[in-house]
Amino acid sequence: MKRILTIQDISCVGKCSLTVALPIISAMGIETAVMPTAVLSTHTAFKGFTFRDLTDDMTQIANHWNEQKIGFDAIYTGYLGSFEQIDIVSNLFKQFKTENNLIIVDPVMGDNGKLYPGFDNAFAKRMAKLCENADIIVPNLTEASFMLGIPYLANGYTHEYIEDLLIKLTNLGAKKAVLTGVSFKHGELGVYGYDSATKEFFSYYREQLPFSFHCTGDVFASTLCGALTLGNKLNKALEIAVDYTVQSISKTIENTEHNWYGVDFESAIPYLVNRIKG
Ligand code: PXL
Repeated sequence: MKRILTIQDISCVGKCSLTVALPIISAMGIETAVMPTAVLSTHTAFKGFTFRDLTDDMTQIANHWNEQKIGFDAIYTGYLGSFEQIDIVSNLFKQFKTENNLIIVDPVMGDNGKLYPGFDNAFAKRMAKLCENADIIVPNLTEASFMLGIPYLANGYTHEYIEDLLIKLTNLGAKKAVLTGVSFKHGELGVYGYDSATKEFFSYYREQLPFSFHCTGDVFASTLCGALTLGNKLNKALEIAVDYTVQSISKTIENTEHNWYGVDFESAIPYLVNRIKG
């Protein structure tokens, strides 16, 4: 069985980060190892969340894995809470990188042109540095703009603009970059990717649903990581990850009693399990 290590926080309530990555990757038939970076009572869109930093445990956990000769087919990082954590994760990449495994960095920092509470431009620059060692990075347009230090454009951009952003993102050092939340046509939303080795671009769009929810980026990145680890090529893995995210949003909208803070990805798990068989 393949084994993915995912490094991000536990937001106890909120349906993001580890509480999304663990069930999704497990449902894909992949062993999921976790390194929790912090424990929050909820994700940061709630008011008054608690935050316990786990930075001090991270190196010890990694060293123990090393002693036990535990390896990973992929390492997927999401929300990281401090500069120090980024540096620890960067060392961990060096410790656990092999010729065949995959490093996926989701530089979770913000959305809709704004950084999440607690982050600033300096943090975005340090996150950009972490992307150096990644095989694939999956920022949204906000995160890409902050990492590159350029103004955020919500819409009205051209294909050339997006392709230039992707080239600049791979110039940070990552082999492949995927921008999420890209739209050229009213009512359509999708992803645009670039492989710097083959100089190929990929894109995939679906209908834009009339609501937007928190944490859909974590659903997308977890699924993409799983699909790639199962051996799918990037374009196929992107389609699976986008389709499952859309399915999760549709299920959330269907549920008239849905929560405001995350999507009902759980109701779409049968779809995902079926989809990865095909
Ligand atoms: O979904 C991204 C995410 C992860 N972790 C925490 C967050 C968020 C988004 O708000 O607050 C703690």
